Parts: sequence; structure tokens; C-alpha cells
Amino acid sequence: MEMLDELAESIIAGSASKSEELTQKALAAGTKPVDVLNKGLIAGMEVVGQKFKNNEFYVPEVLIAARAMKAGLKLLRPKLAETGVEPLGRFVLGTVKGDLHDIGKNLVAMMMEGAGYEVIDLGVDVSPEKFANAAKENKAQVIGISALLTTTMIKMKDVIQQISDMGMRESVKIVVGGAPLTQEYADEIGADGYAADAASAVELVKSIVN
Ligand code: B1M
Repeated sequence: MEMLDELAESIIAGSASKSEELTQKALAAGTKPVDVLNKGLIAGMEVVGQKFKNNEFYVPEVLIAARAMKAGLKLLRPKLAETGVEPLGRFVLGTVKGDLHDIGKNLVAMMMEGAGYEVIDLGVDVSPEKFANAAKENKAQVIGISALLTTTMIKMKDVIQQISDMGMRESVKIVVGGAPLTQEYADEIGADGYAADAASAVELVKSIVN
């Protein structure tokens, strides 16, 4: 098997040690860092995303795959910075104010990173001001808001309002997700998109920014 296919397989299998070893080997063999990223790590994570979407993989497998990916990325990051590869875009992400659930959000963050975006993860219980300021400071193209409670999803509207109040609504897209959300609700509050799961969130962001 070609080395980069093997690297992709190591992500799907969730082996951090193999991913690290193969990333190291590929770089030592003179493979371009961007190819190691796209044809190895990201290719593997794309398969993981598909399997997750099709219910062939569950949360633990995705977390283990993400850990394997991080092991490879750790070696790759400095090389990518050297060769000046720009991220696909910057994505500010957080769980809405009052809400402490972060497992789904973390999956979204990992999948977005895996797809080549720079993720600015603000954590949980994030105020509208914090979302807006982070988007401004980081010149983010997209803001992602997660909510797991029916009592907190209504706060997403405040984030969108804050973005508008700061005159940034034209320059930043807003996507929302989380178990209690629906496309209808996303439309109602004026979000640019809704994704039901982490893999769809990546597809959604790719489709609205490019
Ligand atoms: Co809470 N909780 N919880 N909880 N909890 C739920 C959500 C609940 C449905 C359980 C229930 O009653 N059946 C219920 C909500 C009811 C409602 O509002 N309709 C509930 C409640 C009531 C509460 C408390 C109020 C309980 C209490 O204290 N009385 C409390 C609230 C605390 C707070 O937030 N202020 C609370 C606390 C907690 C824990 C801290 C114990 C823990 C959270 C730990 C953590 O996250 N670090 C917890 C957990 C684990 C759950 C359940 C069991 C699991 C949630 C989860 O992680 N799912 C949950 C019941 C359930 O869903 N079975 C429940 C796995 C995760 C991968 O899925 O987060 O849906 P999910 O993410 C998915 C998609 O939704 C989507 O992609 C992800 C991956 O595919 N997605 C996005 C998520 N965000 C996205 C953003 C996007 C796009 C897609 O774009 C930006």
C-alpha cells in the first residue's frame, strides 16, 4: 500500500502511534507536507466523517480517529507553516451562553480542523459579545454555534443580533447545530445554515464560503 493510503488507514483505524510514525516517514521521504495533509490525514478523516454519518462509526471511534489525526498534525503543523499553506478559512466555534454541553461541538471542531480549517474554539457558555469579538479579531469567515438544550437554543438569536449590531452580518456566515435544532428553526432566527451532524457541518461550511 502506498504510504499516504496507509496513513489515511491509520486515521480510520484510530491508531495515534501509526499515524505519527507514518507522518514522520512520509516527511522524511520528501513527501510535500500539503500532500501528507490532504492525501493522508484529511483523506482518512473524510472516510471517518462518512462512516459517522452512515452510523457505521459512533462517537468513540470518531474521538479516537481525531486523536490519531492530532498526532499526525502535531508533526505536520510546523512544516505547513514553513511552506506557507493557508488554511481554507477561519471558523469561530462555541456552545451558546448557558449551555455546557461540548461533546458534539468538539466533534465539529475536530472535523473542521481535519478538513483544513483553522478553528478558534471558544468553549462552552459563550456570550454573544465573545462570539462577535472573536470573529472580528480573527477575521473569521464563519461562526458556528452549538446548543443542546431547548432553553439555550433560543439564545442563538442573540448572537446573530450581536453580529448585526456590530455591522458584521454581511461579512460573516453563521451556522448552527445541536440536537434540538431544525432547519426551520435555523431559518427562523436568520442563520445561514444548519447541520445535523459534524460531517454535514463541514460540507455546509464548504458550500457556503466557496
Ligand atoms: Co445534558 N441534556 N443536561 N448533560 N445531556 C441532554 C441534551 C438531554 C436531551 C437529556 C435528556 O433529558 N434526555 C436534556 C435536554 C432536554 C432539552 O432541553 N430538550 C439535557 C439536560 C436537561 C441537561 C441538564 C439541564 C440536566 C440538569 O442539570 N438537570 C444539564 C444542563 C447543563 C447546562 O448545559 N447548563 C445537563 C448536563 C449534562 C452533562 C454536563 C452531565 C453532560 C454534558 C457533558 C459535556 O458535554 N461535556 C450531558 C450530556 C452528556 C447529555 C446527553 C446525555 C448527551 C449529549 C451528547 O454529548 N451527545 C444528552 C442526551 C442525549 O443527547 N442523548 C443530554 C453526543 C453528541 C455527539 O451529540 O451533542 O447532539 P450532539 O452533537 C451532534 C449534533 O447535534 C451535531 O453534531 C454532533 C455530532 O454529530 N452538532 C452540531 C452539535 N453541535 C453542532 C454545531 C454545528 C453543527 C452540528 O454547527 C455549529
